[in-house]
Amino acid sequence: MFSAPAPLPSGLWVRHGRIDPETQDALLKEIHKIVAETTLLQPTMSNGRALRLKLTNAGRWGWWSDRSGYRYVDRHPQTHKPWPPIPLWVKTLAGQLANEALGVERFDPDSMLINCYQGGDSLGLHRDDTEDDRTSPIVSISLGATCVFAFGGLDKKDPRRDFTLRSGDVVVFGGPMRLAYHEVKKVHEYDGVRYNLTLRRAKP
Ligand code: MD3
Ligand code: FE
Repeated sequence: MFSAPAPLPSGLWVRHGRIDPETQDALLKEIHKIVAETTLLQPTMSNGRALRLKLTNAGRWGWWSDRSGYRYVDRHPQTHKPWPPIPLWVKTLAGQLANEALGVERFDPDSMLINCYQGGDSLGLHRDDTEDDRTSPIVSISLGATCVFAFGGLDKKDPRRDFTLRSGDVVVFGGPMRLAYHEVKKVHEYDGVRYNLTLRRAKP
């Protein structure tokens, strides 16, 4: 189902039901292949406290966080092998989404973060400031369980607006909103795991 776009801050684009069920299945197959190759990893904060989600990556750069802090790494932290490549068709899809969302002409992601949330998991308020490239947009695809996502402003104290993200929903961030605060408030308990694919340009 498609819904009319509500007025949103410039640089934030939300399209519910953008990814059809067949494409969602194909994306889940790619996720399962990557997870089989890399396993799901448990990130921690620099104080050693675990984040309430698991993750893995594909692409030249993978987002990672442990006692040394968060950063992009070009090797799996345990096997020290390069991350598997981002499937070409997924890169193409991300490019199409960035174009239809924000009119971005060339989006060439070098990182695909796969976040995996169990029911009840969350991701606290933060902004994505690990990337050296802050000019490229970020494409986010939700798959599986529903979550409540909150999106604020450039100041941590700015008011936040809630969005329910379901399987097949796409959010694209760019321009002035690229560095806005956001959080995953809660993943619904009753409908299995939630995956979020986040396609980014980590390095210029
Ligand atoms: C808003 N992940 O991994 S994706 C993250 O659903 C993260 O797993 C969430 O936030 C998730 O950092 C949300 C979307 C996201 C990515 C970048 C943003 C939201 C953003 C940049 C600016 C504002
Ligand atoms: Fe984020």
